[in-house]
Amino acid sequence: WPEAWLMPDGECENQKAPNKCEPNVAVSVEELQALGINYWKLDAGAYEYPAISVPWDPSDAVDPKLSQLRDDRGYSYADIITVHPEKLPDYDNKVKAFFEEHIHDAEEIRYILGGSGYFDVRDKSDKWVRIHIKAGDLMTLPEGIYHRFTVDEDDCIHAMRLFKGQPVWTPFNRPQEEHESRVKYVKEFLEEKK
Ligand code: KMT
Ligand code: NI
Repeated sequence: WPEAWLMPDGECENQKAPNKCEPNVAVSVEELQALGINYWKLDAGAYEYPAISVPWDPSDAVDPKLSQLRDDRGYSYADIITVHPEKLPDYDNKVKAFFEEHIHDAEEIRYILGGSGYFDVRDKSDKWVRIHIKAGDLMTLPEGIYHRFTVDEDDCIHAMRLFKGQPVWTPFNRPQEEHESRVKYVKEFLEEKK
């Protein structure tokens, strides 16, 4: 699992900095799992993937572990995105937009092929947990979880985005307490189990 930690309260001045507490407060795998996050480690360096942002046919999965995940979980769509100042048009605005707190009405699946970045998710106390993802990390965020993304100080991430069915990446910015996906998430992961 990737390294995860609690972020300090309040606005973060530099989203690309690690933003750890002093002293650091590590977040355990169990805590991440309890929020509905799934994780697999693959070997991204062992196979060839397109070097730039392109649609990618998931039937092309050359990595048997990736094909297995695709089949087990029903991922039928994939594309590849490169977030880098020279490869993503309108880079600074995109990086700002990815960092707006939002939910989706479907699971968010990212397989990191190169570079690194941070996914921040809200924990059970509504605090930000920062997850440092790197090449080989395949992570899913459940439908309805509040989250955001940023590159780290290296300013480069190369990732495959997978989806079940026709992809819809629409972000619904917070607050979304009445949104069906949010209601479902709160019921399944945040309410006390009786
Ligand atoms: C997201 O979910 O914010 C993105 O797709 C950004 C690039 S993927 C690591
Ligand atoms: Ni998202």
